[in-house]
Amino acid sequence: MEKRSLNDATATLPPAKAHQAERPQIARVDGKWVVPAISKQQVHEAKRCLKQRGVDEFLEQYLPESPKGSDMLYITALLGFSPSMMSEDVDDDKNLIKVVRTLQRAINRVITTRMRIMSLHTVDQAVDAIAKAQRIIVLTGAGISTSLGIPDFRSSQGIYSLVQDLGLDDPQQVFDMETFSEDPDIFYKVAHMVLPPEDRWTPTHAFVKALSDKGKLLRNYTQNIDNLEAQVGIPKDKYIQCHGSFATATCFTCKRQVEGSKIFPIIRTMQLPVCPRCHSRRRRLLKDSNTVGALGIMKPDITFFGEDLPRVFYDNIDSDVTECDLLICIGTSLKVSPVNGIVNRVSADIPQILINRDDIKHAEFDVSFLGYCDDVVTYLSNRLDWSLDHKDFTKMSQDKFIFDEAESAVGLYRLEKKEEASKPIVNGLSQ
Ligand code: CNA
Repeated sequence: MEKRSLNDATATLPPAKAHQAERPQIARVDGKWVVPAISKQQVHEAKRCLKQRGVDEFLEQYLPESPKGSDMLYITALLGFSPSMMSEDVDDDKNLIKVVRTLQRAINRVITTRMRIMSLHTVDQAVDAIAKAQRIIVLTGAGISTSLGIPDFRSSQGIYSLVQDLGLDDPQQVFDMETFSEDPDIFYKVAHMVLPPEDRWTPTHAFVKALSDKGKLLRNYTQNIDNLEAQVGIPKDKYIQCHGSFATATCFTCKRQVEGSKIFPIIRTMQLPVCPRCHSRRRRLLKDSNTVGALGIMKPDITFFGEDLPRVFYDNIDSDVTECDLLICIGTSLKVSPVNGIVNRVSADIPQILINRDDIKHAEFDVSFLGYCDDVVTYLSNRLDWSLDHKDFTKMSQDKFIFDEAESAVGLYRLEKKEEASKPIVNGLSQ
C-alpha cells in the first residue's frame, strides 16, 4: 500500500480566485497550442491547492466560469503534465471529452503523488540530509552513464533519436520481446551502444559506492543495464538491476546461459550472437527459410518492455521503501514503470533529492540539483568531505560551481561550472 501524507498542511494557500485573474492566455499558433511559460513555483502552488482544497475548489480557482477545452489544457500543464493534444482543436465540442479525460488523469496523478516537504529546500539542508541519512535508496537511470559515451534513451543524442532510421513506429520496439523474436537484428543494431566499457565508471557510480562504503546505502535501484554497479565494486546485495543487465545472456531457444562478456565482441561488430548448442539447427533452418527470427540467438538478460522485472526487485522493494530514510534519484526521466513508482511509495515525510540534467515535473522532490550528475556529486562530496574512487575526482574537485537560485523557494538549483556562467556566485564551491 502506498503511504501518503500531506506534509505542509499548515502552509498558507493563495486566496481563492487569485489564479483566474492572473492566468496567462494559452494561444494557438500555426495549429499548435502554445502554453505560456510555467514556473516550478506555479506548478507547486496548483498541486498544493488541488491536494489541500480538493478537486472542486481547485477547478473553481483555476478555471473561468465557462471553461473551454484550451482552459483545461492549460491547467493540465499547470499541474506539471505535458498534454498530448497540443495539435488538436481542443475548443471544438467534439474533443471536449478527450480534454476532460486528460485533465482527470492529471488530477488523479497529483492526488496520489507526494508533495514536497516545505521546510526542506536549501542546498545546505540537502547536504545535511545526506550526512545524517543511514538508509538511503538511490534510484539511478541512464543519465549516470552518459559521460562514458553510453547514450540514454530520451535525450536529443539518446538512443530513441538515434534509432529513428531503423523504420520502427516506436523506438521502444528495440527493447520489445515480440520484435526481438521476429527480428533480433534490430536490437543488435543498437545493443553495442549500451555495452559497458571495461574497468570504467563515472564519478556518479563512485558516489553510490561511497554511500555503500560509509554504510549509508540501503539499496541502489538501477534501471541501467550496463552493469557498471558491479564494475565500480558496489556489493552485490546493495544494488538491484531492475531491468536486468548485460552481465549474463541466455539463448532465446534452449535457455542456455553464458557470461555476458563472452558475447560482447560479437555485439560490438553488430553481428548476431548464436548459441553454440543451437548453432547447427539455426543454420539448417536458414537454408530453407530466411525468417527464423531469434531461434538460437543469445539475448542479454535485460528486461524488455512487457516483461516482468527480476524477482529480486519484488522481494526487496516493499521493505526497502519502508526502511529508507532518504531517496536520491539520479540521471533518470522517471518515465518507466514500475520503477518510477518508487518516488511515491516511499513515505511522503522522507526527504527526496533529485540530481538530473533536466527537471522532472511529474514528481515532487524537496531539493533538485539540475546539471551534470558528475558535477553535482563532486560538489556534494566536497561539501561532505568525501573522496570518490574515480581517476578524475581530484581534478574535478578543483572546479568551482555556481548555483542559479532563481527557483530556490521550491528547492530547485541549476549547477554550472563557474567559468561558463556569468551569474554571481551564490553558493560557490570554494572549500
Ligand atoms: P532516460 O529516459 O533516457 O532519461 C535519462 C535522464 O538522464 C534524462 O532525464 C536526462 O536529462 C538525464 N541525463 C542524461 N545525461 C545526464 C548527465 N550527464 N547528468 C545528469 N542527468 C543526465 O533514461 P531512464 O534511465 O530514465 O529510462 C530508463 C530506461 C533507460 C531503462 O529501461 C534502461 O534500461 C534504459 N537505458 C539504460 C542505459 C544504460 O544502462 N546505461 C542506456 C540507455 C537506456
